Amino acid sequence: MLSPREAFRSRTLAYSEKWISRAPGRGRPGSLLVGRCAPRSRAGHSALTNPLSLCLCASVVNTFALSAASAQQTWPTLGGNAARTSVATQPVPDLTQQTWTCTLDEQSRPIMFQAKAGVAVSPTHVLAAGFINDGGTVWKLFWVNRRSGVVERSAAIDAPVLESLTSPTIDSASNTVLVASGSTLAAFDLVTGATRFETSFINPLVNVSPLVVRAFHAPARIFVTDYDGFGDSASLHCINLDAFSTRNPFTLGQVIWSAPIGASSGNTPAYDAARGRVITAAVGLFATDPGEVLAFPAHATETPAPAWRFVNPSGAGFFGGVSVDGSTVLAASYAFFGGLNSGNLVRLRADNGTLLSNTAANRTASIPVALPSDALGRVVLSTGVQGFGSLPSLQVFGFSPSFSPTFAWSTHLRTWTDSNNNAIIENGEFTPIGGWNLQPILSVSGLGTRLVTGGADNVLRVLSLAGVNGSTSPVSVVQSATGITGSPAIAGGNLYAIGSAGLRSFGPAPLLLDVTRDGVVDVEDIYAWEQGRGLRDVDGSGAVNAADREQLINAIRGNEEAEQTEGRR
Ligand SMILES: [Ca+2]
Ligand SMILES: [Ca+2]
Ligand SMILES: [Ca+2]
Repeated sequence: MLSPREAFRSRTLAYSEKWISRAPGRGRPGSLLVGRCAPRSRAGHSALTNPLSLCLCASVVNTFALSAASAQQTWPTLGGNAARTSVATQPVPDLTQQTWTCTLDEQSRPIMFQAKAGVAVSPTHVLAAGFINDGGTVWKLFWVNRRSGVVERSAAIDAPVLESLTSPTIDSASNTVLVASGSTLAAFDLVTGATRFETSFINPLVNVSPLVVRAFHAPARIFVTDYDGFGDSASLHCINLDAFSTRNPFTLGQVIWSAPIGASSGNTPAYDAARGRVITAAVGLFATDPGEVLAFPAHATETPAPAWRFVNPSGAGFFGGVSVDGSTVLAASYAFFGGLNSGNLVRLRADNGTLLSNTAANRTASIPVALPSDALGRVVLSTGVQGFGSLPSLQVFGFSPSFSPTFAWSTHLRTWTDSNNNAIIENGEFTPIGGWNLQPILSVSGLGTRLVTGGADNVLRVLSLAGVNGSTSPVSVVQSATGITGSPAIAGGNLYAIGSAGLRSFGPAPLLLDVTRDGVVDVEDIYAWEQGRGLRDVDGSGAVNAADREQLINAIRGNEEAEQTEGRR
C-alpha cells in the first residue's frame, strides 16, 4: 500500500519517465530549438522622446492623480504583476451583469478551456489556453475579443504535461504573449498571433506562469522554473526577451542561464523590483530536504549564485509561487500528510531571506495575497483539497507590526454547521470557498476591499474583508456567480474567469482604446486622438468629447506609469 506521497511520486515519476522517453532529439536543457528573431519594429517615437509627449505630459498632469484608480485596464499575468501581489485597483463589477460567454473557436469548434487556469488580459483581448477536437486533441492559446467575446485568432501550443495549468503572461512593452506548456516556452506576437520564438527544455514546464522582468537599466528577461517534482534536476531559467545588441549579446528566446533549484513543481517566480532579484520557491529534495525559497540577481548574464536561500523549518515543500509585498516575501507550502494545519505560511525579509513569521496553514499551491497597507497585516490564502485530511478553505491570517500571528480565520470553520453532531466537518456542512489550486485576487478601490475567489463548488464569491479582524469574524459574501471553475482576473471594469460553460466576462463593455486600429494600445493612440485621427469615441457613447480623451489618457498613461517605474522602487 503506497502512502499518498509515494502514490503521488509514483504517478508523477511515471509521467516524467514517459515524458523523458520522448525527450531525446528535443534538445539539451535550455537549448533553443526555434529562434525566429523578428522583434516587432514599431516605427515612430517613444513617449519619452517625442516632443508631443512633453505637452501631453503637461496636459495630463492634473488627471494623473486620478489615473491610478481608473487605469489598470489589463491583467497581464498570474497574480496581476511581476511581484504577484494579486491586487487590482478596480472595483469588482456587478456579477449579475454577464457580458458574454466564449465557447467556440474562430471556426465554430467547441473549446474546452483549462478549467482551473487563470487568464491574461490585454487592453483588447482575453488570452486563455484550452483545446479543441480537430481529429484529435489540439491545444491552443485563444485570443478572445473583450467587447464581443468572439475568438479572433489562436495559436497552437504544446499539450500540458502532468495536468499543468497554463496561465499566459503578456508583455505589453514588446507586444508579446508567453505560454509555458509541455516542455516549451512559446512566445507569440500579441497583435498577429505569429510565433516569435519557442524555447524548449528537457524537463517539462508544469503549473508555471512566465515572469517578465523589465527594468530601466537592463534588457528584458523571462523567467520560468521547470519541473522535477521529486528529483533534484529542476532549474530556474533566465531567457532573453530583448533584441540582440552589444549591450545585450543574446538572441530572442535564448536561455542566458539556468540555476539549479533542486526539486520543483508549480513554482512560479516573482520579481523583487527594489533589489533587482527574481525569487522562486522550490519543493526541496524528495524525502531529504524541506522546501526552499531562493533569490537570484535577475540581471546576471551568467549563472549566478543565490543572493539568499531560505529553508522551510516546517519541512514541507513549496509547490506554488511567491509574492513580493514591499520588503517581504510570502510563500505557502503543501504537505501531503496531516490535517488542516499541515502546511505553513512564511514571511521572509526580501533583502536577506530571514524568516519573519511562520504560521501553520492548510496545504496549498496558491500564492499568498497580502492586503496592502493593512493595519492588521492581513494575508489571504486559498487552501485545501477535498479529502486526505484536508478541506477547501479560504484563510486569512492577521499579524502584528512585528509579524507575530494575531489571528487565523478559516471559512471552513466559519461556515460549518455540524448537522449530524459528530464533531467532524463533512461535505455539505460548510461552504467550500477557496482551494489549493485557485488564485484569489484582491480588489482595493474606493468601494472597499473585496476578495474574489473561486471555490471547490465552482462558485465565484466576492467577500468583504472589512469585518475579518479575528478568528471568529463572520463570513460576508457580497456577490457570487455559479459555474466558475478558474481563477479570476480584473481588468478595467471587467472580471474574466473560465467557467464550466466557457470563458466568461462580467461588467460593461470595455473602452475602445485602440484609436488607430493597429491592434496595439499605446501612446500612438493618444497622438492620433489629439490629431483628430482614428476611432475617437473611446467610451462608445456615440459622441466624441472630452470624456473620451480623459479616459484614453488615464488608461494608457496609467499603465505607462507602472511600466516606467518598475525597477525603480
Ligand atoms: Ca459532522
Ligand atoms: Ca493603436
Ligand atoms: Ca464618447
